[in-house]
This record gives sequence, C-alpha cells and structure tokens, in this order.
Amino acid sequence: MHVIGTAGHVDHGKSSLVRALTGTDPDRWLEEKLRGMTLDLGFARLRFDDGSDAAIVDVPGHERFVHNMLAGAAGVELLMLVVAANEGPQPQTFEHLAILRYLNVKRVVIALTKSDLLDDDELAHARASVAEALAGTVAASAPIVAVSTITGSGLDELRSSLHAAIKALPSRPIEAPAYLPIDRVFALDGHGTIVTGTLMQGRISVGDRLAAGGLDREVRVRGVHVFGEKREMVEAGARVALNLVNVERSDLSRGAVIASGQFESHASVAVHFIVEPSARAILRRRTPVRAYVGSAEILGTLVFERAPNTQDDVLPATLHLREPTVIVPGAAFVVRRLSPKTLLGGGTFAGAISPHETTDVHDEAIEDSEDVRAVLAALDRHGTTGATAARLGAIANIREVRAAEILQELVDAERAYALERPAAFAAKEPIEELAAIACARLAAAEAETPWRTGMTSIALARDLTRPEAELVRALAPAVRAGRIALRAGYYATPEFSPTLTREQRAFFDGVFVRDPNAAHVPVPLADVLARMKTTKIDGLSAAFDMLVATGVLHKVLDSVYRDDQIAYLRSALVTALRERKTITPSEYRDIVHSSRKYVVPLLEWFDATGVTLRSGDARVLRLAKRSSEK
Ligand SMILES: Nc1nc2c(ncn2[C@@H]2O[C@H](COP(=O)(O)OP(=O)(O)OP(=O)(O)O)[C@@H](O)[C@H]2O)c(=O)[nH]1
Ligand SMILES: [Mg+2]
Repeated sequence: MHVIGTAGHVDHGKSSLVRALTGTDPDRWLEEKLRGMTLDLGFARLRFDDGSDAAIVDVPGHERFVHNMLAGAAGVELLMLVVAANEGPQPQTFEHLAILRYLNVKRVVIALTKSDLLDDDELAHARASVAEALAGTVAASAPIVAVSTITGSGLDELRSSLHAAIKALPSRPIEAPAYLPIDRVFALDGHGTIVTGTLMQGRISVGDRLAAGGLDREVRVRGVHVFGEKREMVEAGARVALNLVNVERSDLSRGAVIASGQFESHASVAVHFIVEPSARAILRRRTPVRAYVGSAEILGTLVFERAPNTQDDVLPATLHLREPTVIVPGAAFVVRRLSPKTLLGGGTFAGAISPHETTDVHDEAIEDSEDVRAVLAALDRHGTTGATAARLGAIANIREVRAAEILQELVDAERAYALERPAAFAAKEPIEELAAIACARLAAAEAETPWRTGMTSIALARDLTRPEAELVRALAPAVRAGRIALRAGYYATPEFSPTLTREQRAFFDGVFVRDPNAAHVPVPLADVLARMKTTKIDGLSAAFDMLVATGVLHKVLDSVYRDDQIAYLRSALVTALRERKTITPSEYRDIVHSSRKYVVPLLEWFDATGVTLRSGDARVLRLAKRSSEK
C-alpha cells in the first residue's frame, strides 16, 4: 500500500475532493464540520477499479495548522496537490510544496479544483498559469487534472492519474526494521490502547513485540487493522491501526514511535542539512529550531560546524533534540524557526548507508543486492570489534532477521567473520589485517627468543596497543582457521616450534638427570628455581615455562617431572586400575616404588587431568566410571 497526501491552500477543496474520491469525509471532528475547515489530519481509503487501494491523508490548509500537516507529511509518497482553479497557487500552496521537498514525495498529481466556476478558456488559462507558477517546485511538470466535486467532472481522470502514479512508485523497504510514527492514539472499550500511523518501513504482525519510542517498555501487538479490516500482518506503506498491550493511552501521543527494538533513541544526530533558500540569512551557527521527525514536533538546536554563509546549499550539521527520539538512518526531517515559524530547511539523518558508499568495490559487490551492500558498509564501520546483527541492521536500515540472514551468508562465503563472546559480526578486511599484523609480531618475537612458547594475549595486546579481550576475540577466527596457533594460552605462528639454545639445553639436562636408581623421582621445583638463579644463561625462566607449557616437563604441586616419567606413572596406574578397578595411594606407591610424599599429589594431579576419579580414599578410572554410569 502507498500513501497519497493532499496539500494546498485553505479552502481550495482538498477535503471535498477526498470525500468525492473515496466516499469518506476526512473532516472527522464536529468542529471541523461546523467551521467547514480542516484542523487536523484526516484519513480515507481510495479503491481503484483493479482492486488495489491506497490511503489518503488529508491535511489542513490553514497556515495555523501547518504543524498538523507536517505530522502527516512524512508518510506521503504521492502528493495530490490541490489548487483551486479560480484562485491559482496561494501562500500555503507554496509553503506545503517547500516542506514536501525535504520529505518522501516521489510523484505529484495536481488537481485543479472548482473547475465548474470557470469556462473552458479560463480553465485553459488557469492550467497554464498553475504550470508556470509551480516550475522549480516538486510539482513541476506534474500532470494537471481539472476537477469539480460539484459536477463530478474530471474525477475519473484524476483517479486514473493517481492510479498510474501509484503503480510507478518504488516499493517501500519491507526488509527494514519496523518504524511507525504515531499520529493518533485512542482507547476503545474492551480493546485498550489503539494507535494509528503510516508504517514507514518493515512489517508488523499480530504478536510482535515492539519498542514504544521514548518509553522503556516493550509493547505487544494484539491486533492489526487497515481501514477497519483485520490483518495478521501489514507491510510498509499501509495506514495501520495497532491494538497494543502493555501500554496506556496516556503513555502515548502523536509524535511517539512504535518501532523494532533494534532502534535506539537519540537526542543528538548528525544530519545532512539542506538550506531553504529563503532562510539563508536567518541561519546562525547555533539555530534554535522546531524539528519535525516522523509525526513529532520536537524543539531543538541545529548546530553547524561553521557559520553558514549565503552560498551554502547542503551543510553537515548536528541536530540536538530536547527529547530523544527514534532515528532511522537516511530518514528525512524538516526544521522550522521557533517564531515566526518559517521553514528553515530539512535533510536526512546521516548514517544512512547508500549502496554506493561501499569503499572497495570488488567484483562480488557488483552482483550484491542493495541490502547486502548496505550490510557490508555497516560492517566496515565496526572494525575488529564488529557489531550485532541488530545493530548492523539498524545502521543498514534492514530488519534484524534479514540482517542476520545476510550476515550468515557473508560468513559462509568467508566475506565476514562471526565473533564470539559477545557474539557479533565483523568485516573481513580488518579481522584479516589484524591477524596479519599479529602474525608478523609473533614471527619477530619467535626469531628473537625462540625458546619462548609464544606470546600470551597480554603481551601481544600490549605490543599491538589493543585491549586484550578485544584482541583475543578478533584473533579467534584466525586461530580457528589455523593461521595463528594458540597452545596452552600462547599465541605463535603455526609453523613455530620452540627450541632451546645450546646453553639452555645443557642447563636443563643437568637439572633433570636420568638416574636409573630413582627413575620415578621428581626434581623439587624449589631446586630448579634456585639453580636457575645462580646461572647466567639468557631466558632460562621463559625456557622453563616453555618446557612446562609444551609438556616436556610437568609441574605436580611442588615437584617437576619429565614427560617420560609421567608417561610411565600414568600407564602403571591405568594398567593397575584395569585389573583391580580401584586403587589406594599406598597400593599405587608400592606398584611404582615411590613414597607417599609423591604419590598423593600425583594421584590428585591425575584426577585433575582427567585420568582418575576419587572414590573415598581410593581412585577409579574416569572412563570406567563414566561407562558404568550409563
Ligand atoms: N464550486 C465548487 N466548490 C467547491 C468544490 N470543492 C470544494 N468546494 C467548496 O470549497 C469550500 C472548501 O472546501 P474544503 O474541501 O473544505 O476545502 P479544504 O481545502 O479541505 O479546506 P481546508 O482543509 O480548511 O484547508 C467548501 O465550501 C466547498 O463546498 C468544487 O469543486 N466546486
Ligand atoms: Mg480540508
């Protein structure tokens, strides 16, 4: 569905025309009927002969109600500009057009109303002068259809013009996260809170949990209606009434937002600001404004990087809002002066990812859809830290579910990486670049001190001046892919195997002598450390750590065993346990001809390393225990 909006000067016949086209009187208030003037937005459904339909938003023409016109204007894609043939364009005709220039109008059809008041020649003249007056506005070169709601002339032609224009509209972003600026809130007995608005993007289904902008609360969608018809799901472009659970009527008002929880509210936002030509002289470096975002009017300040000059057309700026609101990247906004409320300009929220912004256009990008390119561009902004699918989707303006799908496809195609703890997605280039930098650093360290196991994450993070946790997380993909080795907490290049210098080897051979008379007796840790202290060989303590980390030596409480000793002690234990099922420390001591001093810590160590399980004072084989449990 698409939304048609009326616009035009007061009394030019907008509401009459909507009623003539749809059968619905958009002036719903008694006061509007009494005064014969539209005060607030009105809504009607326009059905076409082919069964398709569109929503019409009727706006007030009076200058005092431009703020109400603005609340409905953002949703308008097709503008039905109403100009009374007998009066021609008047101040609010131009004011509305100037405002709509900044919003989402894609097509315009001009209805030249009250044609019954003119004869054919006058009408031809009116037509020509309207075309001339509107040159240079968004309505330039739009089809002009003369109509009368009194005689009914031109209504069919207008209907088919609108139909053709609707058919030519691009479809709304359905894969984007849901965003519905609220234009009306009311309560219905037995139903609770109802909000209406134009669903600007995404989809909403019954049962959805959505965020109510500005409220720290999730609301649930109990019912969805489109022009009184019940729906299970609605898509972008529809005029929607939502029946919400978990929110009171008094909690919400026009200007509030119902949106996907992916969005965050912002009070300051970078914008691309387009200066309204007539406002050039008024703008200051800091200009207090009324900002119109979605259906909201929010007071704020527009701040430029430098004082604007009279040549400026588009300026980067920051919009500070008094109340934070949901900001959709790329969405359009309008600002007016505080008083008098003249139009200052409008623009879009920065952060929109245009598909063309992708930095490196590789061959694959040519075939990527816009969504994929937007996600890739969003990834590019998050470096090695990455971001969640929800966050990336919000930046790319794509629904979380769809963003997650795209990200998974990119991961599968090895064009992005999935990070863990916390889960996130990261762009390929920064992750691979970091892995390459880390590899180079590791290789340099390995050449310098080949007796080290590698580098701990702390040492590597310090060298690369990165937070340690972030580094570990970002290197994990390279570790998984085998491009970097991670052994016992040490990073190394995959081909690296630590080696001792000749002096170091001689030292350790001297400490761990193989004595056939005490084959299973360890060396006390204290002895090792004492002998290292009295020797002036480079890197001994790092080399000792390496021997332990690589399993050449084993630290068991305050003793150090060689790996061949441990291998014997383990197999003796396992063999014994296979025969007798359980073993006590003294039985084990007798088998390996050791002493209680050594076997108690040893058995504990075998418990800790998964060989045995304690059962009272005795031990059983861990594997045996497990199979008996089954
Ligand atoms: N003769 C003639 N009068 C018309 C026609 N259409 C509307 N009118 C009259 O023009 C007056 C204003 O009509 P509305 O439809 O209320 O005008 P509007 O543009 O909605 O006015 P606002 O919403 O207040 O801006 C009414 O008195 C209508 O009867 C028409 O085609 N011919
Ligand atoms: Mg009206």
